[in-house]
Amino acid sequence: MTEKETSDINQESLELIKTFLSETGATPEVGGDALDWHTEPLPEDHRSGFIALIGRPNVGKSTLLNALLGQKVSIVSKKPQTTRQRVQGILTLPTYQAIFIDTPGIHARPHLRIGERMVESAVSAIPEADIILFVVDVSVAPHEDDQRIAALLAGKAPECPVIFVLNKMDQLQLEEAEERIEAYWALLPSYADSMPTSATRGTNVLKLREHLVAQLPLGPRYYPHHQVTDQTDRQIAAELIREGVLRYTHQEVPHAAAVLINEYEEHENHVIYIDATLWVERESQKGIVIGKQGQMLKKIGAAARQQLERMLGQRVYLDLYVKVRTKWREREQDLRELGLT
Ligand SMILES: Nc1nc2c(ncn2[C@@H]2O[C@H](COP(=O)(O)OP(=O)(O)O)[C@@H](O)[C@H]2O)c(=O)[nH]1
Ligand SMILES: [Mg+2]
Repeated sequence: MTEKETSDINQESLELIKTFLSETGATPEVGGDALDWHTEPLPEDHRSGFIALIGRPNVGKSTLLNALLGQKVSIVSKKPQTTRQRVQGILTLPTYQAIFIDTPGIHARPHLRIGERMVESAVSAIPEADIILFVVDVSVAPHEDDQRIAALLAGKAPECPVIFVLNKMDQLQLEEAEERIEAYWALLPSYADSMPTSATRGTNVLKLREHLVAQLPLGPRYYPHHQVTDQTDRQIAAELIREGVLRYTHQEVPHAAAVLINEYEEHENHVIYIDATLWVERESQKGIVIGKQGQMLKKIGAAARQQLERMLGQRVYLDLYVKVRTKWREREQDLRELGLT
């Protein structure tokens, strides 16, 4: 990436974050009035609703959710199957509350029980949504799973807007753009709107947000204005540790990893103390995540701890242990313990 490109990206993200903060009143501009969320009555035409991000694995759903919110609530990685559960990201402004639902990728051949549960959890978000964002990766040709998803959405379309998000447009070669976009369009009948985006660069993200907010139904504020996700601090901590595993390990290891938080408490000195167990399925995987002299585990823990400290604005002490839990991905009871079923 050239220096110019990097600075464009930073500039765009900065703009996105600035707009978000000024809109939500999180950090009022100098001279501007902060919103009084407690006394301000909701306007009569207040809008709200649930917007599901649906698509096959790795197309950028979680990245887009974070960009739409202007902050990170869902973990992201280069590897498919990163998102295992539905995650809500809540955007509250004076005139509307948009609740985005990030979902695991939908694909035809889930293996193991966990894979089936993940696909079920994504598909079940479809009937609950007021608006669907059907996210595809426009840098590659349509996949047969895109076709399957289009078929799933077809029944939903008349009463629920479907917006076709052509993501990763930054990776699309100009000479193949027309043909590619037409190939995607062929998946959907005329009911859908479409928007090309780059979730990583922030391109068209605000435009997409404006577009979909205009289609939200009238409704109340479902969550308090300061709440940005339905995940608890414990769940966020577990996800950030898992994100470290996804970032630093390869092949089957990230898929075989799960994180359980055993203890999460604030000590008197305001330090958050977290005791967590990292499950893997085999001794060999345990060796990999611990690494030589524990270096890998340290790296995974440090990455999670730094993000948590930034998010919470507090110091975090993380005790992380690795345990072998054979075939946890196939066992109902283990999935239940992890909240995955
Ligand atoms: N070039 C490019 N990469 C993207 C874009 N959106 C997401 N990605 C990358 O695609 C990968 C998968 O993203 P993720 O949000 O985890 O996909 P999900 O599985 O659909 O939730 C990550 O490496 C992201 O950084 C985009 O607009 N452009
Ligand atoms: Mg995801």
